Amino acid sequence: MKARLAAILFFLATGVALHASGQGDTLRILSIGNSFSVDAVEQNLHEIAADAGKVYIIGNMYIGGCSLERHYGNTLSGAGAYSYRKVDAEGERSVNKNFSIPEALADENWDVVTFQQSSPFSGLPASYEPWLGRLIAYAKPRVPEGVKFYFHQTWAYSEDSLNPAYSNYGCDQNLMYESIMAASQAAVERHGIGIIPCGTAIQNYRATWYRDNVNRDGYHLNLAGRYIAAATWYCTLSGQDVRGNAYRPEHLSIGQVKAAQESAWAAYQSPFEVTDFGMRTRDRNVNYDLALVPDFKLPDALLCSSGMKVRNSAEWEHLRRPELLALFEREMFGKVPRADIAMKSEVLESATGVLGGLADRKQVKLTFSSGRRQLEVDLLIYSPSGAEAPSPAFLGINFIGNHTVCADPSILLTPQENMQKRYGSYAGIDRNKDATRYGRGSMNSRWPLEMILRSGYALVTFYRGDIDPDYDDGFYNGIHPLFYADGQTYPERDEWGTIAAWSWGLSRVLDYLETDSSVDASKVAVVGHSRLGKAALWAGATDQRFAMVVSNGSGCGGAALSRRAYGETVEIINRSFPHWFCANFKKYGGKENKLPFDQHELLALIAPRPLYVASGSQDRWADPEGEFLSAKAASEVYRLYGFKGLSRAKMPGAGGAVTSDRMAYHLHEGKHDITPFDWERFISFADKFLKK
Ligand code: GTR
Repeated sequence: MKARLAAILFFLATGVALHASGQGDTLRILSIGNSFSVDAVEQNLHEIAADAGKVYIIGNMYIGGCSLERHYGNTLSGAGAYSYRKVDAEGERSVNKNFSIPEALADENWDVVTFQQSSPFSGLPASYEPWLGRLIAYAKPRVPEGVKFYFHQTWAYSEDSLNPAYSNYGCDQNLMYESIMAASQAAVERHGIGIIPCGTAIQNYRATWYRDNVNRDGYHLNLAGRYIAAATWYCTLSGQDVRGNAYRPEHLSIGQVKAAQESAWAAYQSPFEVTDFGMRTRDRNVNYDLALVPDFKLPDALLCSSGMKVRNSAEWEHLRRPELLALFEREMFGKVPRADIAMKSEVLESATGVLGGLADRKQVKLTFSSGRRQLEVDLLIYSPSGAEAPSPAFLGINFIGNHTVCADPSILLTPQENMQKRYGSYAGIDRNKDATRYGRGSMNSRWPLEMILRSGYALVTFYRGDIDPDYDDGFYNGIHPLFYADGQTYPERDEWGTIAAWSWGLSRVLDYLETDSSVDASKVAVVGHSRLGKAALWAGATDQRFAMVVSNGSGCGGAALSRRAYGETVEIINRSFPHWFCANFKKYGGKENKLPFDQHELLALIAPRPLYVASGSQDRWADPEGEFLSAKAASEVYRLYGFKGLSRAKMPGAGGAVTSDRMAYHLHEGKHDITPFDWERFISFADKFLKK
């Protein structure tokens, strides 16, 4: 409230009206900007205004990365250096190349003219002047009297942005945000102009349960980010509350739009500070009380949609299994679209007798190409040195890069120029390649290589971001664009999210392994921890060539039953990771009972192949008991094949395990992690099947 009052007083003191008044219901807006104004004004703004009965005519003068200084230089020279991009009264878009600032100022009877600093300098006040002052002074006599000038406050980069300019702010999002606030507030006070507080709106949204999911490449905005920015422009220019505006861009959920509108409106009230409007991450309702687990009935894995009950493995395979698989595809993980994708492999490096003579190493680049685009994935393979026959293998995706799996200095690093595309904000980036936190071998406790190799297994791994970066980039950087049909820019509601993309990658690696003599591709166990455990399960379900499947701490969307709604829920996971599942899955948030399946049926799709589900005793977020009960319920399908599975097992205590013919479960003592304790058990279970 105090901040709001301060904002109002500020506007009164500087004589700036709280909003721009246009001509009737039409407002003519000229932005002199760069790619950040492309993000803010070219989509959504016209449509938001239209929903409120207003007509916004928008001109955007664009030069990539253009600074205030350069804009001013262009006013003087009159250089036709801009791409002038216009949204007309009907919402039609056009682009005019080689446009100059004098031409743009004269193009319409503008009501509003905006300026902005290029993002690297946006928090460096000394870079603003004298240019901003000179730009305003230049424009004033060339536009109708009464034009409102605004400064478009841009946003801080994503937490782990790899934009080199991020180092101007110590690679610290908060510092960048605070710097932009100080610089933009001083600028608008100096000139008595208005502020369009997109930087604050974006930061408000980042503080909700949608978190840092607003960028597509670490600095430009993704679909959600663009909508937030446009909503902020709308609030500022109209002075109207955007909350409840009915225009919803394609691919954004109702929840995202609501949080975006709240973020924009709060920023309009308090342009220079983050507001808590009650959608904080910590507000989410997480149940850890067994007594509050809702009553539910699990769907019957054996009951076909026709009402027929499956009686044997043949009926399961021909009737029920395909139907279930299609349901999981359509409603949860998303289908992989049909497309002509070629895969090429190239051995980049190989050596024998490495790791003290224990292993042979091979690093292989897989290149996927469609007509238009290419994507590269770097595989790291260690196989037992001197093995007489191709080795059975564990195949798993790694979180942070191949170089983190083992301290072996010969592991190739992800090429620097691809890093931004490949790393998600969760990853924490290894900016200096060998930096300590995510440096070489930093994840070796998760990959006990020596144990794996000495037990006679190869380890095959690749980095998750090589297939698809783990953040909501609008499916812009990873494998998805290779599959787009002509004109498509986003997966359909039933098309794959990131987890299905990772699983697809696991299958392609298996294709490659079929051609590699160091590994026996018919004896590959696919393994994964946490989100990558979800991917391992889906890979095991969709690709029956995987001889064994291991999920560790896969939790919600993995092995854990959704209907228990214990720990992470469908609603929470879809908010925090909007890119993981297909759009159809979003409708089940808080409505688990409406799901046409539950996760025990995902596990059942792996039958009769050996399946290992593991949890951590302190990992309540992943609901260990829900994982166990799910495995137990899946046993019904194993029984069709004559295996008892875990049908009679009891949930073990911390440190305990239950193993039967084709299924195993254990509960390691401790937190959400994959440890040598887990691997020891996976290996001894695998020995029964993959060593024959
Ligand atoms: C958590 C997420 C979980 C789990 C985990 C991980 O933040 O809520 O579903 O997958 O990340 O992958 O470590």
